[in-house]
Amino acid sequence: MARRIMHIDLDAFFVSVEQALNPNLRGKPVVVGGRPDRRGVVASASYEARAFGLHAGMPLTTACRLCPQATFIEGSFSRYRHASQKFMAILADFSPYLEPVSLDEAYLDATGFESIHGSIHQMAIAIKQRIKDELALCASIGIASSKVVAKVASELSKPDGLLEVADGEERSFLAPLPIAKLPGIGKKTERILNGLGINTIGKLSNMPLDTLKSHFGTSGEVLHHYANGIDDREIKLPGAAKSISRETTFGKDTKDRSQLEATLRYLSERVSSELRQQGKLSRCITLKLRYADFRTITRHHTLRQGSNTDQTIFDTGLQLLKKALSQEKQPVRLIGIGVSNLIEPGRQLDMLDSSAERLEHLNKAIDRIRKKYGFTAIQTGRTLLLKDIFPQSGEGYTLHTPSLSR
Ligand code: DCP
Ligand code: CA
Repeated sequence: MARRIMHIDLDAFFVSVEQALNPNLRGKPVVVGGRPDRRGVVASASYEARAFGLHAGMPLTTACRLCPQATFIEGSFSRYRHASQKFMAILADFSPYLEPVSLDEAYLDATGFESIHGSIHQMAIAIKQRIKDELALCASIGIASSKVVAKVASELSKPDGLLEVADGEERSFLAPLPIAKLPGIGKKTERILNGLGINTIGKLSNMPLDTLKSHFGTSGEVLHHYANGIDDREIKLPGAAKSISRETTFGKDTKDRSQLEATLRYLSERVSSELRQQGKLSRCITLKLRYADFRTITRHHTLRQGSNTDQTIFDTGLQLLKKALSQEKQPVRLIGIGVSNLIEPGRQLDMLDSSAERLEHLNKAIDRIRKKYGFTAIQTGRTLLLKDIFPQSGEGYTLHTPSLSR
């Protein structure tokens, strides 16, 4: 199943906050940035002012010449910060997978949320409505399978817009747009590409990768992917900058369930052991799979209570794996498991639950023995299978420890 990423961006943010506080300014050309007789530039222009050609970055003197009837406001950053906090709090009510990008802009992973709202489209309508009701602001929302396409969609839908790009339609959606609409293409890149006769994203997507790389180095590869609607960047959770993950690439792509499960068990044990060493509990478990065709998916599950046991992390990962495998028939190239949303144990552990207590003791004992005799001194039933698959521990696959691949 493709991801459903939302990009939410408030329209004419600074100006709209002023208009929300002072209804006399609504529906009129308004500029935030300072007095027109002073040096300085437009920070934000209302859409009514944009009709006169005003835009962010324009010198205030020019803005005043083009639209003398506009109301010019100095602005107050504390008002915008306050509005921003309320905006993010509304979004956080809809999904914990929220990445604020700037004061008025955020990505939200809505994958799987259709069951709650009827559809992701309905969810976006509900978000827009709450922002309107509670903040008197307009948000534009783009929905797509990746961050880059969602961002282009929200931008294109402005103002007060909502645009969903169906899975599979990414390339045809982007193709007719001018290259400047693609995130990552600044003035300089645009000039170079125009010089090469490339003016639409469609043309850019058809450019040979080597040509792009020769002009832009490694950024050429990113441009190539973005132009083709490919972007597997994850939502970065700010509170969960600390995460632990382990992943492994198979020597040969596999569909073998026992191999996948045994590897997952091994990786889960490494992750939970690390978690216990750090004295933390995790509330979010993430499974990562890369298929033979390099498509990469991640699936999360949020636990009601934090945990650091092998069993919980593996069981959660296994549920996610079973679901993912039932939806996708491709062989798997890489599997990974990660934990995030790390918390201090505090009163979290339900010590009255004797089975939880027993598991905790068992895990601590395992850690002590492993510390003394090495990690492979104790292997649980499932990881033993790995011995048959990889005769010598570590052989035939690579282990590395990135933070949850974001
Ligand atoms: N901003 C700024 N200086 C800039 C760009 C932006 O101070 N060079 C501030 C003012 C904007 C806010 O950040 O209101 C958000 O920036 P956006 O680029 O999202 O612009 P707007 O929200 O004003 O307009 P849009 O409706 O196009 O999103
Ligand atoms: Ca904005």
